[in-house]
Amino acid sequence: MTSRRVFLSIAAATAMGALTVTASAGEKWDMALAYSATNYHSENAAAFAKAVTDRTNGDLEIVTHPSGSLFKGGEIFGAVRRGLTPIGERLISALGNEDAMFEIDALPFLATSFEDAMKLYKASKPEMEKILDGKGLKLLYAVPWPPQGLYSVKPVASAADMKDVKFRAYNAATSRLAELMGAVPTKIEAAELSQAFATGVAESMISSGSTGYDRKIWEHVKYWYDVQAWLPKNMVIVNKKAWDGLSDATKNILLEEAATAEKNGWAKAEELSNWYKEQLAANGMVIEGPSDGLRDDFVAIGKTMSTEWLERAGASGKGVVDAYSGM
Ligand code: PCA
Repeated sequence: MTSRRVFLSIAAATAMGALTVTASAGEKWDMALAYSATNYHSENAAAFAKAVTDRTNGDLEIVTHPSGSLFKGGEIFGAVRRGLTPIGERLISALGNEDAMFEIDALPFLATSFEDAMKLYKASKPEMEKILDGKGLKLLYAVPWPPQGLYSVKPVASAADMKDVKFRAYNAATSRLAELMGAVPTKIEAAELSQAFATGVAESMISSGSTGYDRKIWEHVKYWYDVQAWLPKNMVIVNKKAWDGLSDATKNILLEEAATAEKNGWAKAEELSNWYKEQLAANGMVIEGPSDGLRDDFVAIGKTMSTEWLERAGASGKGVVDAYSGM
């Protein structure tokens, strides 16, 4: 080999080495998700992760971990806040211990359609972002679940039928609702639901058709009452220190893809809402509107819960409700 060729091959090797270093110098973010891989929230997050990875040419690779496989639903918020993982998705209304404001998302009958849920999102977003900022977090996007209805092993004609029934709750609001009906609440994450119903730990819950479908709830539960009580949202949050370490170009890509994920997620939730109900019915469940008695009971319970919430959430809570009402 002539010295010139040796030089060229060293130069080529160095260039290749440099390329390898550049590609592997990209950052990897593990994204913690609580719900099944096939749920539209998780699929939407996976599409978001892929778009960011592709558009940054791997400078920022986001890898999703659905079904609570990285952190369980109840751990995700704390894990992202403490920087144990830079990004994750959490059900907003389950964060009442962090701040009462987050529970606005599960107040019965405040927002019962996709349109109103969007208004409530817009009205509450500035306050939510302020609270998250104070905890070292940044909101990337939020996507709703379809309207919440009542699942039950036995038929339910009024709240009286819920007395002493074992009720699966997914946040403090659903626990409180159960108590007000005389039921016995137990907090269980969606990932552990099938087990809970199979073993009789749970006989009832409030949730969307989406979660019932994901968990093949018809194997254990016969009735779903389409109460349309509220539409809670999941939000995707990022640790601010991790965020601050990104280049401006990467931040912009993340923001653009977050906006796309938000838009697609809302559209998908609405598109699937009826489809889920059809699937529950096709699998043998009885899908009905609530009886007048059950609806009246829910409305009364909702009033109590709203009053209690306003006491806890104070002036900022009232401010958001007023802003929402004026929209
Ligand atoms: N599914 C989630 C929260 C709201 C919903 O529709 C769950 O049941 O855990």
